[in-house]
Amino acid sequence: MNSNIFNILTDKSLDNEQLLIASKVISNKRISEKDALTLYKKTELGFVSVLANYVRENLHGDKTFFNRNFHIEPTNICVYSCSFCSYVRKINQKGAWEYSVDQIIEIVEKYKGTSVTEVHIVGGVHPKRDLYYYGSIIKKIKEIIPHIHVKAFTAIELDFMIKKTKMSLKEGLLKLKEYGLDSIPGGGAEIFDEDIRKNICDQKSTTSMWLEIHETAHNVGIPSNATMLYGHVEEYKHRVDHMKRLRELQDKTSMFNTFIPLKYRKENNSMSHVGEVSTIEDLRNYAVSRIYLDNFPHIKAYWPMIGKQTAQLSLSFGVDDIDGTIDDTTKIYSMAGVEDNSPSMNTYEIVKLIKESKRQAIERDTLYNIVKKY
Ligand code: V47
Ligand code: SF4
Repeated sequence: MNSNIFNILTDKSLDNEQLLIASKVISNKRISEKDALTLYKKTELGFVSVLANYVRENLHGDKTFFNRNFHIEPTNICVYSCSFCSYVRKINQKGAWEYSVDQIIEIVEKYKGTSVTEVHIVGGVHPKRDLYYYGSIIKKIKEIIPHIHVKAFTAIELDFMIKKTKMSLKEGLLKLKEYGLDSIPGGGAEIFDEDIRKNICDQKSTTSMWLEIHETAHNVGIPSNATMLYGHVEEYKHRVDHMKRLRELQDKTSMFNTFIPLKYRKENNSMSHVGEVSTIEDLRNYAVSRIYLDNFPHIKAYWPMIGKQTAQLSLSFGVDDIDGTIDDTTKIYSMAGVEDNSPSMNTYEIVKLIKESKRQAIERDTLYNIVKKY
């Protein structure tokens, strides 16, 4: 497929600016923020697809990763009220839930003896729960399935639970590591631009706090992911600014595994009037992020969020990972209006989806060690 890229250099319809970007990508040079803006604003979808695919195949060939995981959303009770959030509730409000420790244990017990390699834990910021509470849950999970990788708590949840115990960030993260925390998911990043952030989630942890938590985690040996919530009131320049800040931090630590663009979904939240962007916009966004974030090893299309078909298409736009089998329900997206109300795919379905795109399906663990080739 990479032969296509050399045809680009002789394409007479491209202007100098686009040819310069193409030649940077071909010679593995970093593109600038201005280049990224051009890719968003001016270029055809086919052009970004070829460039992103070139980067993706240089890194991973046809390998397309997935993992076997399950999700636990401990609660939807949250001290914050982000405008885009469809599932948040206050204590005692209709629709609020909180699993007890026993209920969480019950969920985990179901996976004992199976081949899941990861548990993903993300939920609301419960006013009464602190680091010791969540730490002891991690410890119990590891007692039940000792080999499982615990990827848990967004920077927003961590900020709150660590402050509640009056520990420093470093102390709190080290304590959670001692309990068994293995890595941190990418949520809570939303959009780093301070004005947009104020507009859509003014109460939650600031951009600088999100970045500081991830940097501190990296410095104590906890890897993490990064997300970007796009397709709402932000402009392209805000997406580029977001990725710039991530690229800079990754230059310092090299401990981000994956970048996960999260498409804003509009149902049942107070930003619904904004609407949703098109599939073409999703594909372009994956491609630009693959090209711009040259120091991120992986770009993930989180299929429960964008749907199975767009996830499949995204494999030609720089994406090399489609997340997990997720055979438990995940409400944060089903409540925000994804087509499939109870998203789940078994291994057979995921492998079929990848193979239909003429890619090689690779089951990975959280840290991208190969578990099985299909
Ligand atoms: O930060 C909330 C997003 C995130 C909506 O690291 C919404 O592997 C779209 O952390 N439309 C949390 N998005 C999810 C998260 C995550 C997800 C997948 C993979 C990983 C990983 C981490 O969910 C929040 C927010 O950006 N979100 N509401 C909505 N209406
Ligand atoms: Fe709370 Fe997270 Fe929803 Fe914001 S997105 S209201 S922090 S659960």
